[in-house]
Amino acid sequence: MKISVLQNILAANNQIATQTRLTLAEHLIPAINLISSPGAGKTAILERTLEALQGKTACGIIEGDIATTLDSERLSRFGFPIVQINTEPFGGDCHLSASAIQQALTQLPLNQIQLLFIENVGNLVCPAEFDIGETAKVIVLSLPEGEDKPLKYPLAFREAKVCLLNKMDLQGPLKTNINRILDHIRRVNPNLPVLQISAATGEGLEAWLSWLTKIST
Ligand SMILES: Nc1nc2c(ncn2[C@@H]2O[C@H](COP(=O)(O)OP(=O)(O)O)[C@@H](O)[C@H]2O)c(=O)[nH]1
Ligand SMILES: [Mg+2]
Repeated sequence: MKISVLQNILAANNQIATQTRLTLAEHLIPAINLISSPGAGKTAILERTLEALQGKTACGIIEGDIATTLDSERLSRFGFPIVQINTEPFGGDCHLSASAIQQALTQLPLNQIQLLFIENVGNLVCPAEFDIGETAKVIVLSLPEGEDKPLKYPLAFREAKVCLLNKMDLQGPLKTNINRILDHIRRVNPNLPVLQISAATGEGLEAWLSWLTKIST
């Protein structure tokens, strides 16, 4: 019984996600769904990315959080249209659903947007399970989270089209074994490209921007 309820929820979600994918395709808008545990650096990466794209690419942003508009406030200085989704009023969902995205899209000027960023709720489990109509899920893993996370949360790494390994500036103090992380990622998804970046220093940003260019064409 439980399984059938879950299947119904996912089936209904996937139907809406398919409609969203068609809407975005009609407007030629690639949608990037950023997923990670809380604090991995999704908003910091977006700050760097939007700064680099200002005046070049018309971006739109959907911000997902259980509560607050703090991340939207951090990103508002770049002047791109932003819609905040807070999940607390409808149950405090730990992920964005396709229907929440469908509603958010009605608030965005789709005819003027070339690239859409969606920051999902910080969580490595549920956001990986839900299709929201995105072009690509991007998994952000940061060094302080530990080298074992790809093995513990494999679905997130299997669903993603690229992994941003963030906070590379902390490798020295944390004594992180990067090869161990890369090996763990390869064990769950041998084909996942991994870009080593630091939102704090800007290291690796060019590779990320060029990945974005490729997915946009
Ligand atoms: N040292 C370091 N700190 C970072 C980096 N990226 C983000 N942070 C910090 O990590 C914390 C969480 O970042 P945030 O972007 O809010 O993460 P989010 O919850 O995934 O959106 C903040 O204090 C950021 O300043 C990085 O590359 N290096
Ligand atoms: Mg954030």
